[in-house]
Formats: sequence, C-alpha cells, structure tokens
Amino acid sequence: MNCAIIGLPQSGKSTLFAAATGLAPAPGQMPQVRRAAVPVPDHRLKPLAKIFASKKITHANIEFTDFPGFSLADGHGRDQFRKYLPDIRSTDCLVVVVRAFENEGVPAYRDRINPSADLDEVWEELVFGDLETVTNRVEKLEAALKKPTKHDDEKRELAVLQRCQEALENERPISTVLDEITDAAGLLSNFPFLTEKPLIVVQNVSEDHAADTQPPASAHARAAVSLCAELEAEMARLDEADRAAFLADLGLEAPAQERLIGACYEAMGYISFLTGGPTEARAWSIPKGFTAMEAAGRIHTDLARGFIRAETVAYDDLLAVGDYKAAKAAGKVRQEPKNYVVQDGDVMLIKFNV
Ligand SMILES: Nc1nc2c(ncn2[C@@H]2O[C@H](COP(=O)(O)OP(=O)(O)O)[C@@H](O)[C@H]2O)c(=O)[nH]1
Ligand SMILES: [Mg+2]
Repeated sequence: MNCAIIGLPQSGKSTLFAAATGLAPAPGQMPQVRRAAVPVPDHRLKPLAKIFASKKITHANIEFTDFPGFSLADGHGRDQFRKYLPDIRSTDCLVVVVRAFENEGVPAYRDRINPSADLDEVWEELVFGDLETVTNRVEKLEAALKKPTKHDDEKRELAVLQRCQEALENERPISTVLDEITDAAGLLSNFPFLTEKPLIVVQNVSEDHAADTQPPASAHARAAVSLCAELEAEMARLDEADRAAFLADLGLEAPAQERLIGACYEAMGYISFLTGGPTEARAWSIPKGFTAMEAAGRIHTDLARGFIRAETVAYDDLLAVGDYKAAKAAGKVRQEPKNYVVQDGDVMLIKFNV
C-alpha cells in the first residue's frame, strides 16, 4: 500500500512524513518528493513469534510519499501541483494534511487557519484533475467517432464519460455514476481517478491540543486523524522506552505513526492475517473480503494454485491457549476451504500441493 501525503504549503506534510517514518526532517524547504517504507505496527507478532518459536518477525509494510505543496491561489502554483498529479494518481490512497496549528513563525495559507476550507480547496483541485482526465478522453473519443469504422464501444464509453463529466462539474463523485449506470464499473476501473481514491484527512493541531484525538468530520474522507505533527516527529525519533513515557505524559494511547497507519487501513478497507512457523512470524495485508485462496496467493502464487485448505485459528483463541497443538486439541483450529472469507487476525497455515 502506497499512501500519498498531500496538502497545501506549510500544513505540516513533511513533518507528518517524519512522524510516520521516524526519519529526520529533510534539510531546507526545497520542494522534493520523499518516499519511505514503514513496518506496520502489530502487537500480535511478538506473542505469535513466541508461540511458534520463530527465529524472526516480519511486519507488513506500508509506504508513504511526501509530495511538495503549492499555493492553489494562483495559476503558477496550480500548474506546479498538476505536474505531480501523475505520481499522485499512481498511489493507493491520499493522506491530506490540513493545518489547525498556531505558529507565529509560519505564515498561514491565505492568512487563515481553517482546516475545512483548506480541505475543500484541495478537494476542488482533485475534482479538477479528474475533470481534466475525463475531458481529454472525451475529446479523443469524439475525434475517433468521426472516422468511418465500427464505433459501438467508443459510443458506450463516451456516454459514460459524459455522465462523469457532468457529475464532476456538479462536484458529485464519480461513484454516483456507477450507481446510475450498471455496466460503468468495468469501463471506469481503467481510470485512476483521484476523487475515487480512499482519502484520509489529517488535522495537524497545536502542541497544546496534541491529545485531542477527536478527528474532524468531512464528507470527502473515509478516515480522519487529529495529531500534532511537530511533537509526533520528535517522539518518533526516541527509543521505545522514552517514547512510551512521552506518550503517557501527553495522555496519548498510541503514537501518530500507529494512528495514521490504522486510519489508512480503515480507509482502504484492509485487514491483516498472520502466519507463524520456526522461520518467521509474519503479518500480511489484504483487502477485507479476500478468500483463503486469494490470501494464500499473497504469500506465493503456488499456494493459491495448489490450494487444498487453510488451517485457521483466530489469534485471540491461539493466545488464550498459548500453544498451537493445545489449540488444535481444544478444537480451536478450523479447516477452511478456498472460499472462506479471511478475518482480521486469522492465523493461517496453507496446505497445498503443486
Ligand atoms: N507549532 C507547530 N508547528 C508545526 C507543526 N507542524 C509543522 N509545523 C511547522 O510548520 C512549518 C511547515 O512544516 P512542513 O512539515 O515543512 O510543511 P509542508 O510544507 O506541508 O511540508 C515548519 O516550520 C514546521 O516546523 C505543528 O504541529 N505545530
Ligand atoms: Mg514539505
């Protein structure tokens, strides 16, 4: 999963990137793209490694990309921002950072501190980006329709895209078109629409509000987090013991990294299943609704191809018994078929034959 960190200038994107990755802030204010993979925190892995006497622990990974922000108040800034849209389109979800912090040393965008107005402004630019995608394609199709060849597919696509154009012009999401036209989904899945990506809004609050975890409400966001990026970036560079003390001091249950990644999973509709053995205890991310066979395919294509069954036990059940053999004896280990829908925290052993 790759998450794009975007937003207006000076909203705290690079500071959030530092908090999410534990990396030092980039020197200077040069607009630059930074990318880093972060192990997804999972408190279940250590106990799991103990149960299976695993030699190592392997976390799932999540990737963050810090994009520069530009003023959307002028044509030059908007042009600059649009140069990054192809890269932003290639990510899986959008983390939009909005400024809610007071800091006299940092000039406020448009002389305002207004998180919801800032989010609306970014959203409008995303709508505009999608409109551009649709318009380009509509123009190509219209040109193609002038040529004397078979046109059924083009006509169909044009009709759907014109509905998309109309929706976007009225600031309605493209998904509303999917609701209106039954066969649009396949056609539209080829377009990397920005406004269809899962969106997580991060409200970057002042130091004295670091523990107000009430997230902002937004119609555009599938998940929301409130945090103080500046403090969290400092905290992310501490060792584990100091960090725990810092968190307790602030009255926070979990650091920004964990809360942000949790929000990304929620927005993406992702869950984790686990595997354990003498070599490693490991977490794997999959979309909710994945079957045992699809999950097996994430481990290795052979496991999906030769799938026989998935020996499955819920992590909590395994932990309660404390031993795999004992869990089996207690009837907690199920033999699941290929169409079993995997649940978060399932510990799975795939039986296969190729
Ligand atoms: N007081 C305070 N300042 C912050 C906070 N987050 C970012 N800043 C400051 O705001 C400025 C812009 O932050 P930066 O992360 O570079 O913003 P970006 O342009 O969105 O990447 C920097 O001087 C940060 O130190 C915060 O939570 N509190
Ligand atoms: Mg930055």
